[in-house]
Amino acid sequence: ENGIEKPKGYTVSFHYNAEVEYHHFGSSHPMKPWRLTLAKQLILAYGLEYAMDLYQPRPATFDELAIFHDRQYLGFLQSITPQNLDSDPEKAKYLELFGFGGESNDCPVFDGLWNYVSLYSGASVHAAHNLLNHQSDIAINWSGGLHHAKKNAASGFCYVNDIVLAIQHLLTQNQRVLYVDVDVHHGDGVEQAFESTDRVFTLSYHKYGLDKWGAGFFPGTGNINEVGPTDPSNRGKGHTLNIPLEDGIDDEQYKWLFKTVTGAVISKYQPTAIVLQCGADSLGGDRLGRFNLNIKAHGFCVEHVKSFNIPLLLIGGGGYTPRNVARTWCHETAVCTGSELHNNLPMHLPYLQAFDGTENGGGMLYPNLHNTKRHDNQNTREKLQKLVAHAMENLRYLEG
Ligand code: ZL4
Ligand code: CA
Ligand code: ZN
Repeated sequence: ENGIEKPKGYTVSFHYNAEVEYHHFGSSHPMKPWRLTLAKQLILAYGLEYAMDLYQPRPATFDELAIFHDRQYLGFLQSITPQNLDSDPEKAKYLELFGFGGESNDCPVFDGLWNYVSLYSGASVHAAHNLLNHQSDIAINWSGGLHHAKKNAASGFCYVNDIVLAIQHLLTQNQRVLYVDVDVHHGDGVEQAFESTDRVFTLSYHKYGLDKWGAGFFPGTGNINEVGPTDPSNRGKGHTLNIPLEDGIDDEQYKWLFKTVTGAVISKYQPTAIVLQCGADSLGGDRLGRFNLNIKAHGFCVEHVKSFNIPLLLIGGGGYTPRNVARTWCHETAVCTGSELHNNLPMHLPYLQAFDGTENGGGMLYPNLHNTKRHDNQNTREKLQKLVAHAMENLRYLEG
């Protein structure tokens, strides 16, 4: 009815288990899995399901997660509940060690935690398999992208690193995998996991720097000088690139930067598969973010990576203004299928209210997020040019 149909010449697959939506981090926690309900409703309302193969992946098993994570950490994650958390002194001891508790409420223990992590990880692993089997050319998992998780610790809302797991699967048949991360936070967990191999190149764009209180923007790493191991005997040397940015970067700057740097990395590294983490907290008006991007500028990153026609895994990530997360991932799903979406949201949309009214984007798919001017642009033309020059310098190592 909307002229939405399967793309010609390639296949897009969508990997999603709706059970993830029903998990809650706690009432005022910024991470809201129900943003995925909004995203799904938009995607269905536009009829994008007709343009893709849909899969409902099963949860990942303990053994599948143990390909990356420590078994002891997983055992803890599997057994901890809000009820036994305080009562069992043995558990309290491990809370700190594994990145929970303490001052930080970033990684709460909530009901169904193990189910939640297995669901989003199962979807990423399934998506990777679809690419390996040549069942799809672009595989999408909006529930994944939890880039901060370490092999034995939770960090920054992330408990299990589905990205690392997916890349490990891709490595079984790919000599070189490129990881690109447009979440406003540094993709530290993925970078660290592959720091000693030349078979994965990690590239992250993120906010970096101190605030007026002297605290670094989370996780505090990802300076342009952080290029991974420096020992020339380490195979991972030169296979990390970080693009630290200041508050308020705008559409034109970001698109230019992304195209220039990602393009250079792809042509020099020649990956045979690409994983793109599409964290939507880099949008203007995000509750935790600092950038000023509009939906189509964020989507440009997907368009640009797609244009290289290399097998592509698209995953979610951050995004703390749920209606805009939903808009962005709906738009990016359409970019993948080559569909054009009209700006007026479909009338039969179940959660139309969430997108309606001037505050919420006026019933449009593409409201102007830039006029939520909350962060002045501290990125000057000169600074960005210097940054790109430095990035290109870092890439010279790839030429050997
Ligand atoms: C919250 O309101 O910068 C957690 C976290 C919980 C509910 C009520 C508890 C109040 C903002 C954030 C106390 C909150 C204390 N609740 C949070 C250094 C920090 C220590 C913890 O997009 N406090 C830590 C993590 C970042 C820090 C960002 C991004 C994930 C991703 C991929 C992770 N942590 C300071 C903050 C709230 C909360 C309100 C919060 N946490 C904002 N930024 C952080 O890259 C998915
Ligand atoms: Ca990033
Ligand atoms: Zn983030």
